[in-house]
Amino acid sequence: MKKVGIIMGSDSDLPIVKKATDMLKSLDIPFEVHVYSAHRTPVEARDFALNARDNGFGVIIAAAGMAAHLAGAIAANTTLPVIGIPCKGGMMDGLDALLSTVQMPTGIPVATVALNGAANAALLAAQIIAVDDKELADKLDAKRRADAAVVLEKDKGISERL
Ligand code: RP5
Repeated sequence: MKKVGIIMGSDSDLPIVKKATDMLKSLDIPFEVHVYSAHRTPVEARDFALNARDNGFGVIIAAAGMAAHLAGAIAANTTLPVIGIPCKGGMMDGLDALLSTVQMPTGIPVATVALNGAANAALLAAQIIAVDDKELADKLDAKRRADAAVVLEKDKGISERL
């Protein structure tokens, strides 16, 4: 199975990124995690992206806050799908990171999830890998059914709570 690469701009992003690693673990998807910054370690971030396909990765998740150029910088150096997680914090509480991540120029796409949306980033990565992996696709279907069952259980009890 292809690996998921997870890059975070700082180890201060780790509490957010952990939701992605937890999700990937629950689906038995192999992943590798690094702290590389578009600004503080641009060479390492670039090298990771340039070599990612040859190193067995199928998709890359990049998490960063504030002037969040990491996902875009990674995407500039690979044609693997890149998923950006804008992280909350800083003067604008994440709006700056959201816009920095989502506003990519035509030609260099980044699939941007919600602020701190690490679980969905992992699920989207899983869905990309599941395109040609029936066993993983079945796992994702089973998860959808289990998640729906939880909601329907809440539906049963909602009237009594009013
Ligand atoms: C970004 O700046 C990082 O991704 C992090 O979200 C934010 C703050 O980084 P630290 O100053 O905590 O290292 O590059």
